[in-house]
Amino acid sequence: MATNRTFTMIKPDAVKNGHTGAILNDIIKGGFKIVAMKYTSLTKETAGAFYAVHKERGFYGELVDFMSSGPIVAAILEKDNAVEDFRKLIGATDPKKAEVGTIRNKYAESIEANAVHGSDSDENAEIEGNFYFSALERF
Ligand code: DGI
Repeated sequence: MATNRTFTMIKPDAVKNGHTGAILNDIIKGGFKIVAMKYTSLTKETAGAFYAVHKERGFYGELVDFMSSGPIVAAILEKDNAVEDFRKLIGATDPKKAEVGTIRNKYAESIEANAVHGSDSDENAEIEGNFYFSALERF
């Protein structure tokens, strides 16, 4: 079932480098409405659970260490065609391949420290949003 919501995290590199405000501005200017948001962090355990689908990949351990290395901002975003449009706004996983003007092109450091997360399907957007937010925390 198609939905009009996606889930994002501003990752530890972007928060640490002071890009939170600029990224939120790009998200809002991109036509997304913030319907839930929190400044929080992941432990190794919660980062491991969030990225469990990548468990077998060589970079999993580094990814878990990186994602639990500092504060993040988690948010649920609303827009027509949210999942696909948000992935266009953030650009390719590897910032070297991300189109000019995309969030990863502007703010990411590397393929791992790539500034933002964006859900890759409606189903995962729902699962990931539920990972962080209770029904009372979303509008
Ligand atoms: O959906 P994406 O975040 O664009 O990409 P993904 O689901 O393939 O991978 C999830 C995250 O894992 C990605 O945002 C950064 C990290 N990652 C992906 N490929 C690599 C990687 N990290 C390292 N170190 N090396 C990789 O090849």
